[in-house]
Amino acid sequence: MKLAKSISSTVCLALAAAMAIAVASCRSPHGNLDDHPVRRRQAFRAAVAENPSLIRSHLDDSDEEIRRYALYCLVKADGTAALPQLRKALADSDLLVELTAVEALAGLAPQSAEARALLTEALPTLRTAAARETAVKASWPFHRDIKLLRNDASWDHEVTVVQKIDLPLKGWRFMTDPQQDAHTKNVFGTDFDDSGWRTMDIGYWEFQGVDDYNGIAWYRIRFTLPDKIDHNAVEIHFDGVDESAWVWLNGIYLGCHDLGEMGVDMPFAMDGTQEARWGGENVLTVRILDTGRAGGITKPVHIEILK
Ligand SMILES: [Ca+2]
Repeated sequence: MKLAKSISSTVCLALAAAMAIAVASCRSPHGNLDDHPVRRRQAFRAAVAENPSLIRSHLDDSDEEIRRYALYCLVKADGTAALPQLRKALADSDLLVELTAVEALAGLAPQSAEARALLTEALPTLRTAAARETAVKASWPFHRDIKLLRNDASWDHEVTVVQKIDLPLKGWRFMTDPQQDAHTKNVFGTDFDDSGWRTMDIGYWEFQGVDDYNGIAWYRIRFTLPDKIDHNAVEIHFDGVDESAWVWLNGIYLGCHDLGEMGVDMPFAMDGTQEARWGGENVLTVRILDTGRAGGITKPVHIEILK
């Protein structure tokens, strides 16, 4: 019995050692086993568990699945120290290796400014929608809670609309952003030149010559506010968009309305009290995400000056 156990454990040890050697040397103890990609990948995974030093030597393996797994293991082990290898993997010929690098960077991004910066830098060159979406989410630099006067529990006056200013229904500037990287190019800035953008009216973009487009699109409109009047708040009211919106006034981010498809056609408002320019020109920029069917700023937008 004792002898049988001893033989059995010796055989197991010998098999594990053979497997590690098989992957490390790319040779199999059973003929051409490693020519079969699935068995070779299985052998690699088993071998790495025993011998982590195999990770670095297989980052440039000819098999993309092994490159992916080696990268995954490297990031698990080294964290942000793996940034140089992640940078290299972003340019890998295999799109799934690229996606693995982006997902790894996204995982590091909450703690690492360098990872966020690398994602932002990589955005224009990412080759799949999945990689771009993950990179945008992880590198997105805009965050602000929406605080409206009407929702302020400590406000003790009745809120009244002193003036309502309808924004134009026609002539917004419009640009699609299929690469999802326009937010890195100051397109919401007051000095941004949007004269090259086409014009778009309020309504679905599909009915205005932008057929079958799902994704990100940007709108800009210039409008004038009157000379300063007595007020407590300035708000921008959207009667409905399809389907999510991120809003800037005069280059400053105000907030987002992003409830997925549940948010379609739902009215919402943003506070722009500090950002409004009285007696002069204002620039409103809206980034729209439409994930299916028709999309756009589909209903009117107006400014409310509140007392
Ligand atoms: Ca839609």
